[in-house]
Amino acid sequence: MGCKKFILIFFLCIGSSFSQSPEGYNLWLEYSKIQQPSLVEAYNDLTTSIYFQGGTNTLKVAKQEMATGLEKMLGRIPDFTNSINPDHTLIVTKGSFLPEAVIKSFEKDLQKIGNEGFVIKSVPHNKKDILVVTANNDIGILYGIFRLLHLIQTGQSLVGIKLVDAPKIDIRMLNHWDNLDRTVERGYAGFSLWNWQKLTDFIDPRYVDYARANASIGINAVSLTNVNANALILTPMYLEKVKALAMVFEPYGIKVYLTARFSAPMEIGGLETADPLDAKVQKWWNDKVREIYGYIPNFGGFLVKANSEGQPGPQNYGRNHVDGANMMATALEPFGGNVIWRAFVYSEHDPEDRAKQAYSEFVPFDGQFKNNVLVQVKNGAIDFQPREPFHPMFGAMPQTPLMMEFQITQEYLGFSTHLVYLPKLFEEVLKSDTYQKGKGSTVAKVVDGSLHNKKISGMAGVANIGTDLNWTGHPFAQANWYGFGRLAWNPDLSSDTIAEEWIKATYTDDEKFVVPIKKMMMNSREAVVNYMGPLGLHHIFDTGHHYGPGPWVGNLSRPEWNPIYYHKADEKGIGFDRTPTGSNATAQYADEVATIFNDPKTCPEEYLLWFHHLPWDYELKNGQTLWNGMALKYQEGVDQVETMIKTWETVKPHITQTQYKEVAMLLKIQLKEAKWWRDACLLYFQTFSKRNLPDGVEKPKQTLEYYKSLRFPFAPGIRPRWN
Ligand code: GCW
Repeated sequence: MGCKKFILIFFLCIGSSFSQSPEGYNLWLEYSKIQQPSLVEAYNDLTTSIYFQGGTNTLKVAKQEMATGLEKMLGRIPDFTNSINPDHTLIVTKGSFLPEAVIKSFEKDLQKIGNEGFVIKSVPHNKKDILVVTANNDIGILYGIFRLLHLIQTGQSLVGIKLVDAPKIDIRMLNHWDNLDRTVERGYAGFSLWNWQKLTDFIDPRYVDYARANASIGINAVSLTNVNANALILTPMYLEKVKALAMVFEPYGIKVYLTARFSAPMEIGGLETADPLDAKVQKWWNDKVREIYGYIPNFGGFLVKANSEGQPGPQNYGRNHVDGANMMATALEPFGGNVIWRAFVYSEHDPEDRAKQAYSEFVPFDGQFKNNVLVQVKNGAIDFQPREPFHPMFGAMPQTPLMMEFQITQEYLGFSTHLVYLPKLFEEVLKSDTYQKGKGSTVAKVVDGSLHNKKISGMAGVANIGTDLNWTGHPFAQANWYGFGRLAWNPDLSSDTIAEEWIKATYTDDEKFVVPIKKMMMNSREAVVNYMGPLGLHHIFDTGHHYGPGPWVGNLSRPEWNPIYYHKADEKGIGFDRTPTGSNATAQYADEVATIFNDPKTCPEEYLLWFHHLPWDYELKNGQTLWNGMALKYQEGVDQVETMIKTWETVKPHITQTQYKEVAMLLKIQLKEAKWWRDACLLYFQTFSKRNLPDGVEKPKQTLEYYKSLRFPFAPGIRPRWN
């Protein structure tokens, strides 16, 4: 066959299998038809006659969702009535409208679930069991309906059900790093969903589906724009557009936040300063906030990155974070809005270990922020690495609500190409014990506010969503969006449970698929740690785009942008000494934690090189030398990806050809890139260790010079400043 002809056929094949409907668009809300006849019958019995209290937009969308979901899953349009009658099998209404006969059995539950919780309960009524979905508010009803549909989609029995659930965290938020030109900083799933050019007149149906997806997992806040902010978003032209989005989101219980550029009073307000103590500046923000609430009455507030990575902030005027945050909080307070002030700060003028800087800068301010300020802290002290110990600020500011910031987009975890199930990472952080109020003071308790009785709590995730047909690029990256939402609702959920929920709702509840795929997902995070940065290695990514390894990079203007700053490899050994003999970053943790981290013998090996600089022949717990152990870990990471590929092959019969192929191709790239990481890192570190690779580690196919020569000028997600 001629080469040209072959290429043509190849593309036709690819084209044909991918020209099917955009599989994956429906996320975990596929509502595929229930196959088991006994289940269909049971669910049909329950849904033969539904009383659904009508009314607000939220109740309307809840009813619509229920109609769509039940019709798709059970193959029958459900029969809704809007007056209560004795034949009902299912009642959906707010607590205050429950029929007299059943109201008693809900009183206690309703007291427990607050504003956003719900109850799904089977109760005896007119000599039969009926199902009731109730809540104190409309949004609770919507959440309850999504949960009911999920239970049906995943084939769970509703007989005798009693499910009382409410979110443990108040603000459950996505942070989009979307620019006004629709590029997305660290975005790997296409362009920004927000089509600013066509708004306000054109409302993309995707906005509704986006809101549905978020509401289905309890997300109730989104900030639309990049924290590296553009002040134009606060001008009337854009506020009109933001209003249009906010109106789409409102029925789904989602509040819009905007990123506020600190220098906005100068850039769009014509003032000469943005000094937070200047009366004109304060007035400008007060007026701006009033104007915003004129457009968007349920506006959430501002998310601010100040004095960080070149963003303007109060320090430009000799003021501090409290001055800046409180100025905005004062403007927002009368309207019930919040300021979310990020603690991601470090400075090239500060010779101190970067891992220590946020704590040093913020902890002394505890107790000084206004009540409507939340300080948003990344999960670890450096920057969303495949693994980091929890940020020492958690638990260290008893009087300040600390909001968790996770990164759902995979800036440092293989972009949207690698299959990495992030709830495993999130869970590890949330379960970490800060010991700030003795044993059991977990990060989850700090974040949900229970450890120090905080009045408000929050969790944010940097979104991995874009215009790709399946929203997130990698089909399995949907699980990271899903899992983030579930953990923001309840930070005590296990990643295992979440994986199972997601697989069943997205693919199938066939155990032959669920069991191996769950195992694959659960191991995937450790795999990426192994092939990128085992034993506590961190930030050894190539410059700017963070695509691929660059442990050799040492020529960037800011010392803490250079990988060599983080691994400190030399002829003696490798790792960053953060104990009292080094930067003493461990002193920022509670004594119980610091003691464990300070001694290499008690420090968990996952964090060994994060806290210690150790000789190449240091003996690991398994008896291997550090060099051999590290090399074997890199190999293990590669082997784990091989296993993922095999697992995916075994489930082929359970999915469509398109679904199979898409992930199979991505896994192949993941394997190639895992080998690249292993080989590039080991060749480079070998120039210091001067030791051979141990048995069992594949020999690199290329030279170190080759890996060093690779350039990726158009890697996605890059921010303009890097170009
Ligand atoms: O992780 C780093 C990213 C930047 C990002 C910054 C931040 C939005 O490389 O792209 O900027 O963190 O969180 O502010």
